[in-house]
Amino acid sequence: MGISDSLFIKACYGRNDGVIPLWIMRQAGRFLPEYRAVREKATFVEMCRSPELIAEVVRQPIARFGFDAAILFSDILTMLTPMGLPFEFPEGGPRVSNPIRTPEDVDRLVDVNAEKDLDFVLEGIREIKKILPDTPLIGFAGSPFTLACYMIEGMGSKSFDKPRRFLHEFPEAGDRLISFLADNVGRYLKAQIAAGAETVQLFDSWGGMLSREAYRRWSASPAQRIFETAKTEGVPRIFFVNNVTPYLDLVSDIDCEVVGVDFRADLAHCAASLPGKSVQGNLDPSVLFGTREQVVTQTKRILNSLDDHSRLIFNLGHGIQPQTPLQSVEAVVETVHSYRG
Ligand code: 1CP
Repeated sequence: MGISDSLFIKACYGRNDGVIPLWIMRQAGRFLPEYRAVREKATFVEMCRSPELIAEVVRQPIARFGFDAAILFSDILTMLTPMGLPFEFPEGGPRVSNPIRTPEDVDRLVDVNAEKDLDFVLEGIREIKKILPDTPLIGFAGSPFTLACYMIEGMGSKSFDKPRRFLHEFPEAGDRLISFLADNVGRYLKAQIAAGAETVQLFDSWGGMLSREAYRRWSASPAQRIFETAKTEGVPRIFFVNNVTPYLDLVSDIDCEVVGVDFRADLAHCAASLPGKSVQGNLDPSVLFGTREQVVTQTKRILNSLDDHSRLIFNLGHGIQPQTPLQSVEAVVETVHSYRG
């Protein structure tokens, strides 16, 4: 059975009639003791640059839980360094050393040549495919607005006031920045597909804080361009939008196969609003801190809310949190895999 017949790829194209597939956002990460053991010996940035360590931590959650898809271990910020914005990861999150402050800073950005500048990512993908030939591999990148958030704010933030202000204070430079990012992200995803990624996911983690007009201009329209560039026969494209509900009509028009739905949204409403697309989601990651019974009930509630399971990929509605109990993840896997709709 090839990758194209896997539960995950079939569900991405809305033609699954078997078990419902699942994977978990941030599945290669700090909630896993075996990840923490690797992380003790290397910094996060060192791990991201080592094809062997990349392959090892991608393998871990598949081996432990039997998830139906693997996700590349890297970070959305990895592509900032070759653009001319190096960053570090001290405790407490990312720090960009020279964030964008002025329109002139936008004009200094350098195009990324993935094969040359991010060869360790592409090599990591080839390593993963050697050890996980039968598990579909998801490549990924950050959406232009999400990347711009870190490039302008210089670090994480609850409200990203600086980037939102920048786009309105300097709308032309803002358009140039978003357009530069759309081109580079599109090419980067294409390079990941050429290296062996069988699916790509665009993480629009922070676009959900924009007004509808701003979302159309700085999230939806660049996402469309990226997906046009990355379009490849047999390679589904997933658009994860954190807070998708206000923009469902805009997202529905985007040329992609799957929409990743955040935990605030009603999955059935999203599925009904996205004809022809598959949906991926959307259990609240914090539910995993409740009892086993609550975890099972909440998982079933989502499964039961949909009539059509041929186009569902079960996932959390955002990344899994570091201290999540492993038994809760096991309970989700058992519930989803034994579900018969
Ligand atoms: O200390 C450590 O071990 C680092 C923790 C960590 C990990 C494991 C970070 C720091 N990034 C990652 C890997 C990662 N990041 C993956 C691959 C692993 C997997 O999914 O299994 C992916 C897909 C990401 C994507 C990512 N990075 C996003 C988008 C997803 C989302 O959650 O919305 C974002 C916003 C980032 C930035 C980032 N990287 C790391 C942190 C702590 C953050 C958030 C920073 C902040 O805003 O405060």
